[in-house]
Amino acid sequence: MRAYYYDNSFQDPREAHELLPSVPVSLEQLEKVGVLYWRLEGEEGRCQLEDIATERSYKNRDVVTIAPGKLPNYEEKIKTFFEEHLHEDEEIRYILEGSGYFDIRDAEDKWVRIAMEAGDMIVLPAGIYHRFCSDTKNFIVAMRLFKEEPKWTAINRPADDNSYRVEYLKSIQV
Ligand code: KMT
Ligand code: NI
Repeated sequence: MRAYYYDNSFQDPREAHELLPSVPVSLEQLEKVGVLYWRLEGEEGRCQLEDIATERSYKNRDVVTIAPGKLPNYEEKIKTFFEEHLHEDEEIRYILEGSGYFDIRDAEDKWVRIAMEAGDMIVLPAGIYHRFCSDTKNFIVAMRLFKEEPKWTAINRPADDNSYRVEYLKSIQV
């Protein structure tokens, strides 16, 4: 995983969009906006995954492949993934194969790009504005974990009055 500020150019979002020079974002900075990250490699990593799932009550899971020809309505889906939105629950993803970008808004509302690859696990808190984008390889296999039944509702920005948004903003205040 590598996180950095997005360059905000309007080129193809599948490109890296790294500033020149790059402005990296640390794990500590991600934690301050409520984003959790683990590197889970190999067999030990899979055990850690089970521990995290138990501890955090992630009872359900599925696996999705996001690639042309693998995901029904691929073009449509990829467009909705990239629309800025929030959820009323955590977004939990463990990357099994391939790679892709999770973009999140920092406390100053700037885009941070989180480049994820196989073995990376991330939790985006309820209420954070974010979006997902494939990279130029157009291939990612991800495990999606859920506390209860899969809740798919994406609430597009603006959703500033949403109670989960309000709670989220309170939770990241110092
Ligand atoms: C989402 O909610 O944006 C997705 O499930 C797509 C990303 S999973 C690699
Ligand atoms: Ni989402």
